[in-house]
Formats: sequence, structure tokens, C-alpha cells
Amino acid sequence: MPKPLNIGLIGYGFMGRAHSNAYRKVNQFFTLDTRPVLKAACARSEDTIREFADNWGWESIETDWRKLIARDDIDAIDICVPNNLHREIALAAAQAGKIVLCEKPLALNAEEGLQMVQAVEAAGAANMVWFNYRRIPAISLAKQLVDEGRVGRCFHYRAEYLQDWTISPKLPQGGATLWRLDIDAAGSGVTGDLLAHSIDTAMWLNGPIASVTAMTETFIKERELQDEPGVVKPVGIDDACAFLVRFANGSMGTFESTRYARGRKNYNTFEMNGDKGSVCFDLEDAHRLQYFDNGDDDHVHGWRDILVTDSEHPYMDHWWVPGCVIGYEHTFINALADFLKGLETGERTQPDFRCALQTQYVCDAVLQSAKTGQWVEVVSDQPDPLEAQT
Ligand code: SOE
Repeated sequence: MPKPLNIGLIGYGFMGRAHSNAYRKVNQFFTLDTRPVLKAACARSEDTIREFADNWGWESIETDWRKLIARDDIDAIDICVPNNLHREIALAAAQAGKIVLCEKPLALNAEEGLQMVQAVEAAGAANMVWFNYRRIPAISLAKQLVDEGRVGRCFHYRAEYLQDWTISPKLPQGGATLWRLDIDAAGSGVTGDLLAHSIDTAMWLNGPIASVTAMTETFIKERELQDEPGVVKPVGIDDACAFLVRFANGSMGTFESTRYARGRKNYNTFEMNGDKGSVCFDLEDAHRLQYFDNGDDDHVHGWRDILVTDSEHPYMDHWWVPGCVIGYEHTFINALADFLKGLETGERTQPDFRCALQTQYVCDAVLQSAKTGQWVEVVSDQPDPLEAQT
């Protein structure tokens, strides 16, 4: 019988739903010694969280996250609230001896992120940040090809993350659904929200980023507040950001993100070019990986279009028969399965807080460079006490 792990979820939005679904499904598709129990869901509004809890099968509700953390029957706290609340909740949860899972980005900035790393490490609390795109089978396959040496020495890494949902000047900012547009709640715009994904994937595939030079733009300068109609506030977030990077391995990279690319809905792409081969991915065609192998005979050189649904492909032996694609929600289930396996084996599932802090350092450097117009060296992570022992 799998051992129960009692989850306390804070937040009920897009990510609250994605995580709830993962907790419900993971044991159906992965053989694990641990079974998450949907113990309690928490949000300020009692009516809202009651409806959410009833829909997803959470056993109980709380309206104060401190009470949730204080409960003896909760083993793990899952943070699915706006970015400006991550730090305080994570610190309290770690101090209470809970396992801590946190939505991306880790924090508003690296200063906060470092405090979160120190808190979970001091408490010995298992932790993970939900950079779910690593768990797309096609991206995991790209990682496998890189690790197998099929890309070889990397020269170029390029990533784009484009959306188009904030173009209307009539869209308000703040509140429960539009906090991503409010600098106080989000910390930044596309840099922390979208490029954090691109940076996490890039460093996973191609190693640390050493320095950056960036530009950002805010196209709509002020917006009404969602919660206070008629009240207008300056927009503090970056609507678009483009930056160049030098990776520590000597390769160069270009990154671009915006929420003003008409027609692009969740266009998260990357391409990596090495001396032996290239890989290329597009989230809007998420079950495919493009791969060019320079080792092929000259007369058959060409891009392969790999349909990543075979049982030999990462995660796919847990899902359907070849050719039956999985979707966005499965990336969270795959991530959770990895995390639960890590708890069982004692391995630290990545990306943990410390790993996500490195992404935060890059985001900070990008925003600083956009302000100063200068190249900025990325602060390197503090030595990892656990790795130092090994
Ligand atoms: C923003 O629109 C957003 O919802 C991000 O916050 C998610 O992390 C991303 O995966 C989809 O887009």
C-alpha cells in the first residue's frame, strides 16, 4: 500500500487546478510508494475555495495559510499564489518542517530566492519548483540527445516565448486573475513569467549562463486596476524583453519574449546548434522534436521530425500507445511523479529551489542590464552544501 502524503494547496487559479489534477492522477499512471492525499485547499475567500475544493476533491478548506501550515495533518505545502507571496509562505512552511513545492518563478527576485533556499536547506525540507516544461517528453528527449553527445559542442542556443493576450489597453491589471500585469504582485513581466521557463530549459540543456545584455519595453504605460475600476496605475512590468547571453561553455544565445505577438498563444520554442547536430522544439507542436544529425550519410542529411510518443521516449511508457499524444496537464503529473520518486529514494529532484535560484539570478541580471544598457555578469550560485559533501 503506498504511504499517504498529505498535501496542503495554497491558491486555486490556473496552477491550483493543474496541480490538483496531478495529485489526483499520479498514482493511476506511475507505480509509486507514495500517494498524495488532497487534504486541504486554502484561499482567502471561503466560498471560492469551498467550490474549488468540492470540484477537485480536496477533503477540507482553510482561509488562512498560516493555519494550514500549522496543521499537524499536513505534510507538504504547495504554493500556487502570486509571486509576491512565495517567500513568506515558503519560509513559514520550511520552519514548520513541511515539504515545500512552489510554482515558478521561485520569487520576486534573487534576494528573496536565496532566503527561500536557505530556509528549506536549513530545515532539511524536500523542495521543488514546478518548471513543468522540462517534463514534456520532447524536451526531456532533447536533454537525452544532448547528454548522449548527439549535439556535440554547442555554438548557438536561441529561444522565443511569445504570447498575445495583453495587447488590449482596456485590459486591467492586478486582482485575482491579472496579477501577472501588476509589478508589485509579479515582480516583473515576461522576464519572470515566460523567460524564466526559457532560461530554466536553456540552462538544463546547455549549462550555466555567464553574462547577459538586455532590452525591455513596456508598450502600455498605464492600466486600470481590476479590483478598483476607474483607478489607473502606471504599468511597471516589462511587456517585452530581448537579450543576448554568453553561456559558460562558450556558446552564445539569444532570447526573446513578449505578450504582444499577435497570433502567438503559447509559442515557447528553442533551437540548439552544435558541431554534431541540432535540436529544435515548439510548444505549440509539443509532441514533436526536430533533430538534425550531421553523422547521417550526406545524401540523406535532413531534419528528422520525431513523434515523441513511443514507449522508448521519456515518460511515454506511463501513458498511451504510440501515436496517442499527451498534453499540457501531463507535464505536471510527470513532474510530480519524479518528485515523489525523489522523496522515496532520497534523491533531490530537479529543479529544486537552489536550481531555480540560478534562473532567478539570470532574470535579475537581465532586468539590471535592461536598465543600465550594459553587459551584466550573472551572479553564480552560492556553494551547495549538499553537493560539497559528495
Ligand atoms: C502566462 O500567460 C502563463 O500562464 C505562465 O504563467 C505559465 O507559466 C505558462 O506556462 C503559460 O503562460
